[in-house]
Amino acid sequence: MRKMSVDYSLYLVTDSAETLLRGRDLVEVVKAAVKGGVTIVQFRDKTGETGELVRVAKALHAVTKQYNIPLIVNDRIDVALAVGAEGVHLGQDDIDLQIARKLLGDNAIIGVSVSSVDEAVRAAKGGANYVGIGTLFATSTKVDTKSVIGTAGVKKVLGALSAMDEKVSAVAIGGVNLSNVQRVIYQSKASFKALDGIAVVSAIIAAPDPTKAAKELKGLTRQPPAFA
Ligand code: TZP
Ligand code: MG
Repeated sequence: MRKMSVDYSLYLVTDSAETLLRGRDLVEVVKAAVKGGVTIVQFRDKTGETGELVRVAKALHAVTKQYNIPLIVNDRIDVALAVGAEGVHLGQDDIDLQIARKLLGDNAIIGVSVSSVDEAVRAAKGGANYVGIGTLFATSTKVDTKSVIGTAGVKKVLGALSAMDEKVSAVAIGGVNLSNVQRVIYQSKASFKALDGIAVVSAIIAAPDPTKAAKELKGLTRQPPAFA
């Protein structure tokens, strides 16, 4: 895997559900989103057959490479390796971080889902490149989330990470959309560490115009909140 500097500011996580895609092709939706300014893409598909996952991942990678942004594969190290993706995203019950690092190498971007200070500290100490903090707000995109932690929970995690020597980036996920993104960034901010980005599924994947949605979300992440 080649080393890549990473901009986490607008992190798109995909979902292959027809209802979110509105009958559209995932690769086309991602292409549109990337055009609108998504800075990193995670291919997340919990149900597809391996051959199909590799096929889609390869198509997505062709898109992300064109824009020089990283493709991260959720759960599946084999799929990431098969297409030469830039990294993987691991949940708390997935393969051990050290094993993943050994398999993927030092240049790989490895992210870990965390919902508490303990999990975040462990991920940082274990050499994760970034943590996905959540679930921020309850969301119908992922109903099996074990904990909804709100901006107060995200802030706690950021505070703990800021006190560590390990450099780890952080994004928040769960229910982020155009109407709350500025508030999320503002309210999550700990004294010495702010979020490096926000991760969204439906706010872009289910948007009628994914390019426009990405453009607007990105604009809002870069401008001071109106209410501050
Ligand atoms: N992990 C925690 S919440 C979530 C994942 C993958 C889904 C977020 O979806 P949405 O549509 O951005 O709320
Ligand atoms: Mg997982």
